[in-house]
Amino acid sequence: MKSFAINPRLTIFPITIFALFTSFPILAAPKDANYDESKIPEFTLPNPLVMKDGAPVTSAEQWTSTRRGEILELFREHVYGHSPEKLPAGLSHKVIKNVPNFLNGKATMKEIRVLFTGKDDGPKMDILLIVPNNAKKPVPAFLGLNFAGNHTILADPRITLSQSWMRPNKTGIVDNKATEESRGASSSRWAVESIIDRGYALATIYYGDIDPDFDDDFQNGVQPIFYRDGQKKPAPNEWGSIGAWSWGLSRALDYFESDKDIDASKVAVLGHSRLGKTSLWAGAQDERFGIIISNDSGCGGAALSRRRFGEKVKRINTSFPHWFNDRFNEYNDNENALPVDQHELIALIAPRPIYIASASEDLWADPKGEFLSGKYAEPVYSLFGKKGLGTDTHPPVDQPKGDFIRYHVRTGKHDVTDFDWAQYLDFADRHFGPPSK
Ligand code: GTR
Repeated sequence: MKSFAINPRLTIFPITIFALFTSFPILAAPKDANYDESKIPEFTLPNPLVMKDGAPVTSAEQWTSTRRGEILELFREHVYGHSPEKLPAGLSHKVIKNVPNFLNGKATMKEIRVLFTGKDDGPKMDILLIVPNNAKKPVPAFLGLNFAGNHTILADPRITLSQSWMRPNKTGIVDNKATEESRGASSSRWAVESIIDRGYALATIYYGDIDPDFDDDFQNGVQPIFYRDGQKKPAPNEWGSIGAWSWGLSRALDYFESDKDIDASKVAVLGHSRLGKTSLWAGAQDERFGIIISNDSGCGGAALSRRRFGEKVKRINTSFPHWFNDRFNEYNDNENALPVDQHELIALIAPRPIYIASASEDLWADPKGEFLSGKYAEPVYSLFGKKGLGTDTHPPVDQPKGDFIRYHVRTGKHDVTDFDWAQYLDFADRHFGPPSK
C-alpha cells in the first residue's frame, strides 16, 4: 500500500487542499458517493486560530478564554445543536444490581439506574459498570455507549436484559425488543477481560435509553423533559439525537464523581460509528472527559465534511434526519458554507489526548479525511506544547502514529476489534499512567 505526503506548503491556514491520491483498495462507491481522491473538489478549511473578529490566536490562554468558546458555539448553532444548560429537577440514580463475583471473581458488576426526572416510570438509562476487584481504587475507566443493550457486550445472564426499544435487523431482536438470543451479540466489540486485566473499569449504556434511534420528531427520549410550555420539538438550533446521547454520557460521568471505585478525572469516552460522532461531541463539550476515542466515526465525526468523500452531509441528513440539528440541513450539497469543519471538533478536545481510528475498508467513513482532521487540529495542540500526529503522511495500515493526537487505520472493515482495543489500552496507560494494582 502506498501513502502520500500532504504538501507541506498547505499546512498553513487557510489551507487549500488539492487532490490527494488514494491509498486504499478499490471498492465500489454507493450511488452519489465518491471514493476517488482525484475527484475531491478544492476547498479551503476554516482556520481554528483566527478569531471571529479576524485577530490571530497566539496563546493557549487566548484559545481557552475566547476562541474555544467561539468554535463550540458554531458547532452548537450549526451542527449538533444546543443542549440544555440545566439538569432536570429530580434527576437521581440508584444501584439496582451488585454482583461481586463477576468474571470468575475478577470483577464486580453493578447496574446503576439514572432516573432523569427522579421518577421510576419516567425516562431513564441503565449504566452497566464492571470494576476490577484486584486493583487499587479508585480506578480509571472506559465509558462507551452500545448499540443493542448492555446485555450484548458479554454473554452473562446476570446482566439485565434490556427492555428498551431496539432497532430491527440485529441478532435476537423480535418486534423491536431484545430476546435472550441477543446476549453477548456484540461481545467481539468489547474487550471486557483485557480491560479488567489491565486494571480499568468498563462502563456502558444502551444509547436508545437516552434517545431511541429513529425519527419521531423527538417525542420520546430525553428531549421532551426540557420542552418549554407549548414546545413540541427542539428548535432548529437545539439538539438532535447525537446531542442527547452525548448529554447521557455526561450524566454517567456525574455519577462516577459519586462512586468511590472510579477515578472520574480519568475517564476515557469512546464510541464506534454514530457513537464515535457522539463521543467526540461529548468530549468537545464536557472537558471532564480525560481521553476521547473515535472509532470509525466518519461523516459528522472525525471526517472532514468538505472532502465530500464517502458519506456526505446531505446523505447523512437524509438517512438520519434526527441525528444533528435542523440547521445542519443548510449545508446539504453546500459544505463550503459551513462555518466550521471537523478538524475544529478535534481542536475543541485540546489539550486532552484524542485517538482517531479508521479501517482500511471503511471508505464510507473516509479514513484519510479522519486523519486530516487530526492533522489540522495540530496547531491548536501546539499552543499547549502538545505533540500531535507528528507526520504529514497518512500512515500505512496497522501502524498507529502520534502522541496527544494519535491515529491508526486498521486492516479490515467498519468495526471495533481487539486490535483497536489494544491501542486504546496502551494510549490510556500512556496518558493516565498504568493503573496501580
Ligand atoms: C451508517 C451511517 C454512518 C455511521 C453508521 C453507524 O449507516 O451512514 O454515518 O454512523 O451508520 O453508526 O453504524
